[in-house]
Amino acid sequence: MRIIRDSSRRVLRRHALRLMAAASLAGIMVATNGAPASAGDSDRHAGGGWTGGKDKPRVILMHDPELDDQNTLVRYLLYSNEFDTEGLVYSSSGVHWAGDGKGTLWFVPGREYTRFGLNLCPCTSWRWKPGERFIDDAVDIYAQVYPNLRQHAAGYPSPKELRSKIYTGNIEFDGDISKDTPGSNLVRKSLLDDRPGPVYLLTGAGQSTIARALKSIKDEYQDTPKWPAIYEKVSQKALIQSFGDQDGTYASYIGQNWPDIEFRQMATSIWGYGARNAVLPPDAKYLSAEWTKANVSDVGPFGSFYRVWGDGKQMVPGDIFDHFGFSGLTTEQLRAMGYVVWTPPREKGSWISEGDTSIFMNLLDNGLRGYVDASYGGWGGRGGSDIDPNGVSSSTYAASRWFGLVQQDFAARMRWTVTSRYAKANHAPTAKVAGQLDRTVSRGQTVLLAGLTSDPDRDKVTSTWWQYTDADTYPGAVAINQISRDQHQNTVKIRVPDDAAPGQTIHLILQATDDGSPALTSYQRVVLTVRN
Ligand SMILES: [Ca+2]
Ligand SMILES: [Ca+2]
Ligand SMILES: [Ca+2]
Repeated sequence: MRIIRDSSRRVLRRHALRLMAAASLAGIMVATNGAPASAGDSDRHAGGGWTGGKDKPRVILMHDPELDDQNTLVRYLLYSNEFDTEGLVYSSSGVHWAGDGKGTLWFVPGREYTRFGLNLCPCTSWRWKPGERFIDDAVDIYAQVYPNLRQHAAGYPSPKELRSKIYTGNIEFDGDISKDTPGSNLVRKSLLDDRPGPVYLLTGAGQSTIARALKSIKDEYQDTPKWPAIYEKVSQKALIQSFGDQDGTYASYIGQNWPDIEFRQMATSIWGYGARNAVLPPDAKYLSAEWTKANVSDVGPFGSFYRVWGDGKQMVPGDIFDHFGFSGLTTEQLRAMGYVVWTPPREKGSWISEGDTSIFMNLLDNGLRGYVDASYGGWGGRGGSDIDPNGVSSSTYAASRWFGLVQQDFAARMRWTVTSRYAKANHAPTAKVAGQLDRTVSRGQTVLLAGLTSDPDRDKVTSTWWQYTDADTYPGAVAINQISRDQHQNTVKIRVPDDAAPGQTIHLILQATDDGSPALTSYQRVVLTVRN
């Protein structure tokens, strides 16, 4: 597929040259380095985060055997061509832990086993099936669909490579960081090796495996002369993106001992069990049985593996908290059977949850550059609130605003898994901007933004420029003046407002959507920073 990628780059360059010629004819100065800036060669924000280049973000993914982690893993594997996967790690949390197999009892106050009138622990394990292998199962399915996937995009890791990255972390007990494990050793080794950072520690479960790795590093070095350098290196290199603090080890260990490690809180509602309360009305169809069946459940082996309401499955046989596989039963009937029904039964075949997907979505190479800083935002949400269509400031909207387009992208990739023919599936368009993506500008300056769009399937592309007012620090809106637009390019001009203060930013996003099925969307964000 390198051929496709290279040819699309050639097409882009051709458009860039054509555009520059047109612009110079029109007497407009185009600030450009002569070729469209791609995500691969842009000069990114210097922070703790990934700075692009040829390397992919280096990630260690951690999951417990909750059904939503299984679903998140399906989506992750479909996008695994965009990651350097260092580890897929079985992890524990407050709601799933394996026990040590020796009958040791464990109890943490306030957990679910003490709620709902229950009094079920101390226990020897909690909601963890002996021999649990859902990560291995997911990679086995990946092996089945890999020959198809690689026809649609470059960079998918081989199944053998992925299998070699599966580790077991600190799964024995909820929040237990008393022992090194293969998973914590992997985290430790990755943070200490000579490769530059960051190492993204992505967890949809607890953080005990991360905490143990950090504790192990501290225990070894804190009384040695190397400690200040090790502390600095690890603090710079580790970047945690977590859904919550699901075993309390961030609060009890990481935050206290390693306060300089960047922690991005990725908890969102739109991906989770509460998605129906978060979804925008026009996107509600993406949670329905009809859409899910056609685009996910009926699509190949990953479709069968993906958990939906009433699918007859249970992660741990007999788990009284997992009634999701039943269909046709009311809350009362499920309760009479002994189930704890904390969310009411939904339409058979419809969305349950993919709760942890936000932990990796901002690292995708979709042009939004959500990885640069937590405040940037992207498909995984934003570290901040966005003003929703009703004028309400909402952190939920910061994630839900993208959901419909993201589901379309998911549907396209699910389709990739079942056909080896490139032409039988859709592929995202390309959205690029001539010149630098990060520019320093002066008040009153006119800035020309020359967008370039193309599509690997030769679909028609429509595009628009918009200001991400929630993500930028300039408090107002800028006028975006259209200069020209067709399916290959979209050029606008903006004037940096006179009331913009030095250091304030203006985020402008080129958004391009193709007319394939399902319609797919790509972006390119440009960040203007007002000069001192
Ligand atoms: Ca989870
Ligand atoms: Ca396309
Ligand atoms: Ca703003």
